Amino acid sequence: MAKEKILVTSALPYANGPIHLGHLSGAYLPADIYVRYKRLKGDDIIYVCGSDEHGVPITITADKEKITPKQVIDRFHEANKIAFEKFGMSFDIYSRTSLPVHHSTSQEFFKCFYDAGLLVEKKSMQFFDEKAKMFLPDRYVEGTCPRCGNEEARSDECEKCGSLYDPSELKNPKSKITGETPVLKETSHWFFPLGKYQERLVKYVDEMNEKFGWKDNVLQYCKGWFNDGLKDRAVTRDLDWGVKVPLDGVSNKVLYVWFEAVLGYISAAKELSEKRNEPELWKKFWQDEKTKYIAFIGKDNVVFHTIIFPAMLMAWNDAKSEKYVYPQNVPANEFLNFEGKKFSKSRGWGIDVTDFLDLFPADMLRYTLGANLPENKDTDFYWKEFQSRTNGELADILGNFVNRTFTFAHKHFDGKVPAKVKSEKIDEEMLAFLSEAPKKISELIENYKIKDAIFEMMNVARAGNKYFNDSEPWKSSKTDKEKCATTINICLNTIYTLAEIFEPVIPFTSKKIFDMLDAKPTDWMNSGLANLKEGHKLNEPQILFTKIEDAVIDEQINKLPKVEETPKEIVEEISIDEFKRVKLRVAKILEAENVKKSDKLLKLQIDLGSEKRQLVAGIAKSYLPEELIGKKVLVVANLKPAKLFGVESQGMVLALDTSEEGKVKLIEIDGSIELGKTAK
Ligand code: B3M
Ligand code: ZN
Repeated sequence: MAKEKILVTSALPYANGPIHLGHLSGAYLPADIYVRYKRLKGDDIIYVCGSDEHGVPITITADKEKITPKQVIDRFHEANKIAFEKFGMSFDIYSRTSLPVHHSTSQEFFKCFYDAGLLVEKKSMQFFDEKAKMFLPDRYVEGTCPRCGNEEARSDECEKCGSLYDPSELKNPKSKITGETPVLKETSHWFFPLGKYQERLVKYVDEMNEKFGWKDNVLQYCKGWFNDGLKDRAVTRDLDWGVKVPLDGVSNKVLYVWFEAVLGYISAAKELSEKRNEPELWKKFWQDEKTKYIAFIGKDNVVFHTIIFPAMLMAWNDAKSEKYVYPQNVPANEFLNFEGKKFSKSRGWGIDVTDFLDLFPADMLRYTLGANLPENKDTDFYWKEFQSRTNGELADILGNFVNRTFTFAHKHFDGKVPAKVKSEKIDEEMLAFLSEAPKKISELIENYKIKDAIFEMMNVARAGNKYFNDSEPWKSSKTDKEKCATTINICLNTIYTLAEIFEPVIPFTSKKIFDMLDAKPTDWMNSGLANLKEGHKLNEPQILFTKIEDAVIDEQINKLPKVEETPKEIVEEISIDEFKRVKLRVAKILEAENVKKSDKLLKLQIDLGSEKRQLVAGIAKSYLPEELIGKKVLVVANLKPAKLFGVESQGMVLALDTSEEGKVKLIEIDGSIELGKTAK
């Protein structure tokens, strides 16, 4: 199979806090599994990432802690780098955007666009905090999203519904620094003409999807933005922390963090080139159309990777002769929640990666997160699930199979791979299954179905256990030594396959197993062929997984904050115009009878003055039909007709809940009010 040249990136995490399990599930673990698999296939690949060290979150943290932004990024860059290493992330480089190479790369892009006459300087209205005497960039402002009503929306972007809008549209804006209501004040910024690229971007997304099959969630996000119409985007900000705008006479503005952060993928590759002393390396990947570029991200970053970054690359490629490649796929994941709720550092909900890895080996976490990746919908991390996957799958299925086979080989075959001399149907079937497994799993990983791939990996261990049981080597060792040898040969070769195909998910364990086998991985696709030959000497077995006791898990669960917040009753506000659409009219009940087969419903004939109608009301437990005749009530007159128990209802009668379960009280109208009158 032809070897591919592949460039993989994972979103650059902000260096303003520790990474948590949700980050790992979104953009890191899936990428690492993909990359490790590709390396085993023998592809030419680089995997780059690093800290995103600019942007307002970092300055907010610095302000809060009364330290400098540099102190913040140094702390979290180091901490996150170490956490990633402990977790087994195999980045070729973990760079940082505060490096000079990144500043110059970003400035070069800005200058390229500026010189090409693409950037338009525009005056715009920005939120200004009069108390703090500063312009407030996006994240310093919080308000209500004009599209979905999310009360934690930023000045020009809502994380909840993914909309981008003009700051003037944000409702109830508040400054995050002083809590004051900011005012809109004029400033000037350079704008990138994103709208100009819409047609090309639509084509690009279509083409990539057609060729490489993009995920539905990603396509849906793109469609949303295209439908709204792409608008010019400001690429500078009034801040001192960041990459300076490289224009004479401009000293107090920096490049918008998203403009430069995506370019961090390029500067990270440049740093890698430098480290490896291969000056052309980054170009070999970034500037060769044969490169397959895959960008792993979480769902909140889609627009930047499928629209803004590609548009920037188009603008560069139009102007220069060295042309960059575009993301070929952007397999964004949804979010991981923690025990049914969003991770929240401030509420103590969740766990840092470092704390987790102080307690449990990385492979246990990698396996559980991998088996439950939020590929198509949000998923949850549960401590109990972590325990049951570790004990019931890693230890009882994989660990047990390896252990029983090794113990047997040492006891009966002197710690050597015995000869496969007597192949029966059961053996041939197992060998055929093994040779197919790497291909099957490969296809899933190629399509970013990593969760399914992991399930198939464990199925190989399941098949191994079944084969061991069905072959009964403990019997054949006494009655048919050749059959027994064949069984153990195939079991050991199954372990070899497992060590290799599981490497991307549980690399530490895979290494242990290879050490036990005294073997090395081979080309992925061949890892299911009986690679261990007769007479090959094995090392002593080691314990792969220690089961997790209930008490250990309970301790973690008990650490979580107990106090259930009483959910504030969420009353969604509606406008007066929306309310006016509801027509509330006075009606008189003319007839009432029970609806057949229902003990809750009554069928009512009512008079609205200008017309008569039939309604079905859930009031049978509260009123006898005969009590109702002649009562004047309030009715929603413009409700879409519906059928209840096969009876048509043309409206709804209004009633109030009472303290008695299931009982309601009709809102009765004074007898003097005319029928058909409207309530306002
Ligand atoms: N730092 C945002 C985030 O962590 C951002 C990603 C940058 S990718 C170039 O969600
Ligand atoms: Zn919204």
